[in-house]
Amino acid sequence: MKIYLNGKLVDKREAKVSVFDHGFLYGDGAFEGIRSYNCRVFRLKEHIDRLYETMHTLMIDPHLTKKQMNDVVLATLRANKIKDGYIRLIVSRGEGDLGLDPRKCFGRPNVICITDKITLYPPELYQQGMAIITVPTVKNVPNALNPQLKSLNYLNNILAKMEATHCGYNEAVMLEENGYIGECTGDNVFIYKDGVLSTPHLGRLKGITAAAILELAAKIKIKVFEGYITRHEMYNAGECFLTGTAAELIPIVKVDGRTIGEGRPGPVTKKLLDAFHQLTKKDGVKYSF
Ligand code: PXG
Repeated sequence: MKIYLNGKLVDKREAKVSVFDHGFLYGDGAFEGIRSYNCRVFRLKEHIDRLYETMHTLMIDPHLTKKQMNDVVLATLRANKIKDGYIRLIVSRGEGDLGLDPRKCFGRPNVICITDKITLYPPELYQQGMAIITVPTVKNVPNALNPQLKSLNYLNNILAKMEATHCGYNEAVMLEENGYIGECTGDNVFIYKDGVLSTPHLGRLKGITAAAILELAAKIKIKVFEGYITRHEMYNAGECFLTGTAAELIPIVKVDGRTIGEGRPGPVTKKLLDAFHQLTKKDGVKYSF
């Protein structure tokens, strides 16, 4: 496996960064998870734009233009001959001393691209639907670690994930401080009822998969709503599903022990999943090897 590391494609064993990298010491850095389908990178521009937005807020300059970053992704996929893959693009602050202050980071940011495969949940759950729970750990508030930042600090979500897996569930619904539905640890949440597809508008990452699903829903004339959603509304939804680059679209059939709709993936979920698969076939930046 070849890894892109600061301008070079190196062997996996040689892809190493310093223990003084502030990405390692403090989670100081940005990342994106991206997918490619049959030699097409899905929504690459949107992922690169989001990465640069996170870096802008973190004041990290990768010393690469967006076009160059785009080419890093494609070159890593080509080098590994990956047609269908999962891409992890990382920019960490770089080497510094043992203090928080990023001004003391003398090294350049480390730019890393890994291409591999990922399956987030067991495959049978995509057919049967998954059961999830709400957990005690709430989302970070926007004036702390803003949910829009895809930073290397994912501890908030990791704590929530642990709370779910500890209870025997694969995924956690994280609530906002005020109790409204936020999102899952690596996915956005959707519910469907009476012709309306709803998703929280705040307190969540503006997922690229979620944006694609909202576009597809509008195209097939499903009304969409972005706003506050309560647990009660989620429990009483006709259908529910999660979206994310890693997860793609996974049906949810139980939340906190409450059966959702008929207790199996519903027709709207299936229709959107099908439309999403069609979209990934034609949408995306092409590459070849
Ligand atoms: N919410 C959060 C908190 C995320 O981290 C999404 C929603 C979905 O966004 P996209 O743009 O991918 O549709 C994410 C994505 C994992 C994993 O292993 C999850 C993500 C990234 C990398 C790995 O669960 N997050």
